[in-house]
Amino acid sequence: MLSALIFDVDGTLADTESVHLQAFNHAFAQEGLGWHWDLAHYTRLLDISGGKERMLHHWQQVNPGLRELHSGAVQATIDRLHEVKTAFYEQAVNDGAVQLRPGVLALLNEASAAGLQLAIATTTSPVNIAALLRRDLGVDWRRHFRAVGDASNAPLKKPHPQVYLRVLSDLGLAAADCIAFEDSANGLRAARAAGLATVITPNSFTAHHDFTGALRVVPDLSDVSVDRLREWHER
Ligand code: XBP
Ligand code: MG
Repeated sequence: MLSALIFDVDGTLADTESVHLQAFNHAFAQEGLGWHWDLAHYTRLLDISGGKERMLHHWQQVNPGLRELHSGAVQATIDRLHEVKTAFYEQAVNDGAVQLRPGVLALLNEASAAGLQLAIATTTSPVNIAALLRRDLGVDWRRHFRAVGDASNAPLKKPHPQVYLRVLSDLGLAAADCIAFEDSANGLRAARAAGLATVITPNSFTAHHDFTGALRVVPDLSDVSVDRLREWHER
């Protein structure tokens, strides 16, 4: 029986990646690195989940011969860049740069009222989740979610299923009793590898992805009610 809904964050709860992109470019400029990611390059880089992993991948691309790629100096630079980036992103979200996607808040409220558990499974940083959700759910946003898996407690990033397996364990539920919500091929692969039926809501960064294996692909969650989810889930 459907007991819980598990939501990805970036691209699913909200269309955040254009603000993440601004934040990365701000960090590169502030640190004096001659890097600048344009939309097309960032869309490709999104195949790498996790901001730190994405920057390290880019570094490898632009400096193939860089031997000390996993040295302390490189990791320290990546960590510093990510701190600057996350601070910029958090401020932008606090300033209202991002809104929840259509239908998200209504479904969260309807699911809670129907007694379903809610959870989050994301590769982004905890700071980013709080900044996004406290705007629409208040400072006590966390009480609406039975479990939150993120970069701090599930370091292996999607398409690895670690974050979904952790959330299922924290919920104490079987994958068969839950539905996941994702926006990307990596996210779909992670959720499916954890045995989860997955509803996809693509966005401009992921519309070209292969969503084979999804329970449904819908433009957004506007017309997705708890009853409709139950119907899809039972079939
Ligand atoms: C999307 C990601 C994240 C964000 C950037 O996460 O892969 O890396 O792009 O955020 P989701 P960080 O699983 O929610 O789609 O810089 O904090 O990683
Ligand atoms: Mg996503």
